[in-house]
Amino acid sequence: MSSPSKTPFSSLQAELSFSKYQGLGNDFLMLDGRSASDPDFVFGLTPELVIELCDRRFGVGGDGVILALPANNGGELRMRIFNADGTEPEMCGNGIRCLARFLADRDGDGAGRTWQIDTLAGRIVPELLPDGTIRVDMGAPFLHSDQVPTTLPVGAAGLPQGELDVDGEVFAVAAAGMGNPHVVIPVPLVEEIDLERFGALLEVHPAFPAKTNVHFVQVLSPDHLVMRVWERGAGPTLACGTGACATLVSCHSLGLCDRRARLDLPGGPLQIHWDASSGKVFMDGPAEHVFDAVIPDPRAVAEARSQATRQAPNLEEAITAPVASQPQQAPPEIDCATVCTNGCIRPDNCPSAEARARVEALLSGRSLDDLVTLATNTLESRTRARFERDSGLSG
Ligand code: ZDP
Repeated sequence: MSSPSKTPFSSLQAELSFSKYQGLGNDFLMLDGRSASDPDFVFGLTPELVIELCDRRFGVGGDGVILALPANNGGELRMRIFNADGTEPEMCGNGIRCLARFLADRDGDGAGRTWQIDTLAGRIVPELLPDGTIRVDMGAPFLHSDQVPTTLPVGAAGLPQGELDVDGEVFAVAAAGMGNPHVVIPVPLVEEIDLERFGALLEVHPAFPAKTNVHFVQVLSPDHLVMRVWERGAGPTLACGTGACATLVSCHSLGLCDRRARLDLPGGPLQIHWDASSGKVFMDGPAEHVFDAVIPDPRAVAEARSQATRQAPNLEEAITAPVASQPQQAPPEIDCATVCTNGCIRPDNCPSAEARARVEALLSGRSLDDLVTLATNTLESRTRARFERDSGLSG
């Protein structure tokens, strides 16, 4: 966690413009680097900087940072995503819906627009629907153990399956890949699961050498499931698009639901369809703009801060030295109330000299009793004036 006293995002190399988007409460900082000449341009982001940006108290706050970049594999553009912990996953379902909305908002695209997007999980194709939501062709799921990757063997349901011992508790699980790894655990009541405990333990279970996203799911009916999500590298989130796809694929393979179902996540519902003829998974859901922002170059902020510090109390030399060596220049503005608490630092050229002379004349010409009476009368007359004004207003 970053310290509140240092310049925020101090490792940033330049001003950073971003937009915040969210899909079902899964939220991201979106950066547009499509015009970069270097396809590996990352805006100077480092894992540490991503962690700082995603910090909800000391930073902006987000489940991840998403970059739109020049295509690197024959697509129209490339997406990179970084989790809140600074790691880079292959794909992000909610994130790519947010990316589509972001691109449409920036470029003024309308319904029917599709984008061919290169990701570490291959080509993903979102489409803007007439109602403003986004349908994403997520490609076919990975159902072989080494593709997920997991050490669990493929079982009777045609995908990796098995029992995992977690802290003495045994869970019957299935696993599927959507480019990124997912473990899916059907349970009678999702609400009763200690997600903080089992999510954290399953994320790093040795059966998943690249770690895993964790989903507990309850089947309400063959076309309606409810799930809770523990995201690899982000912890409990309100939604997970790739996770909803992996959950539908797993539950359908296990005979628990249809090929098309509504999946309720804490942040809202997604419609998932595992198309029988193409083998691809389609995800429909919302993505919304939250705000645009600019983080100024921290070096400029630090410079401005140090200039302000040069005018702080007791730094007399910083103020008087340039005045002495360059007498032709106007002396820098100073705030006597803060700078001169230990006495006037520029008695020969004090900007408040006139005001101080008037106060001194007032003080020397009156007794203490006089002054107390003067202050009391002033207070009384102001109170009376306020009273008259307020009663005038209400009357
Ligand atoms: O695989 C991972 O490490 C995930 N944390 C990436 C993000 C997945 C996400 N929740 C999604 O919607 O697919 C954003």
